[in-house]
Amino acid sequence: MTDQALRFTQNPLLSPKDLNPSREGLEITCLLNPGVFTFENKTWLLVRVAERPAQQEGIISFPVLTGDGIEIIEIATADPDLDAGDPRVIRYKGVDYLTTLSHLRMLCSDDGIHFYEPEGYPYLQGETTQEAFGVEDCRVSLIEGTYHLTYTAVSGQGVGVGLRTTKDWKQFASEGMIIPPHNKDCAIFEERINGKYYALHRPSSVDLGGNYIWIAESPDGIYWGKHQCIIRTREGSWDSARVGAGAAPIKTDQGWLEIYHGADAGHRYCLGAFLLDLDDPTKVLARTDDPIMVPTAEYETSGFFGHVVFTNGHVVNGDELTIYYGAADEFVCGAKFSIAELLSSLTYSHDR
Ligand code: MAN
Repeated sequence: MTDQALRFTQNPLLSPKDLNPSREGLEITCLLNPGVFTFENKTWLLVRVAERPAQQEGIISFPVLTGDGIEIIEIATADPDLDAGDPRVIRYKGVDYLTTLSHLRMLCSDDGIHFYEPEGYPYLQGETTQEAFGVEDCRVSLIEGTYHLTYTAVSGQGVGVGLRTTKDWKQFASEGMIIPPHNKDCAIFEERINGKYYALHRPSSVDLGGNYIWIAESPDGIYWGKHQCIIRTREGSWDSARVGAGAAPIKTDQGWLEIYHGADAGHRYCLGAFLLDLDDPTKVLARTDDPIMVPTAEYETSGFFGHVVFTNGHVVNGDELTIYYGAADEFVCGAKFSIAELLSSLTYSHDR
């Protein structure tokens, strides 16, 4: 069996129309890829809210952050200097831009299904020039009482990993960019191993190498070194073009279980799993050959960017793993897995 996900019958749990835009003149185009955490006995989503102005015929318009607000850039679709083949990113006069500007917003729930926006919590916006095109796809790791938020920081300088920390979700400390471009999909393990912090991350190499998952260690959770490549794409497979970590690995008695996304050349994003050694997480013990989840539901195959299931947040309760995921880059959905079933679908190998 290849798709093991038990999708929520209430999917999609959240759609762009469910929230209000962050400012006048913008619309929410996509609600996607939530980081997930528990806090004060509730399940919380740190959801990515992607916004842009209402689009007019013949013009592509999108916001970018400036020091004190936003600027709307408008480009005629007929402009010969415009390459707008991908709905997510455009190239204009040799410079790349995103078509939406993302911030992160907190939603909470008592049952893990119905989410609402509580009052009194800030929106997490891009703050520096390194975040001028927004902040995206946050992983939340609770380590020794401090929530570590690793997110994609996007700007004209590139795509890197930013870190903010908080204990109360009201006050945040910014640690700046912890891994420079091109890098994303960073998840910090929720406990130290032999005294060291570990994180998964995903550099992209345009020439030699590829879009592979790497692991790094750190003495303090901020400064990272000893980087090693652990999971590569597989030619001819569902994860042939890119792979990237989901949320923090899940500790099981057989090893650290990681849910990851893999895409093929046609940009179909599926989920898979791999297992790392408990004592030395740079060792890959096993990996699924087949995807554990494939975009098949209508809300996964059609939307802002269809044929995508992408997760960066989950809740573990005994054998039950509840993932929250972005569907078609437009909706937030939920699905359950059995951890025992995931473990039994792994293929053990020394050649990964
Ligand atoms: C890719 C996609 C987009 C994302 C950008 C920047 O194009 O993953 O969703 O906005 O990268 O990270």
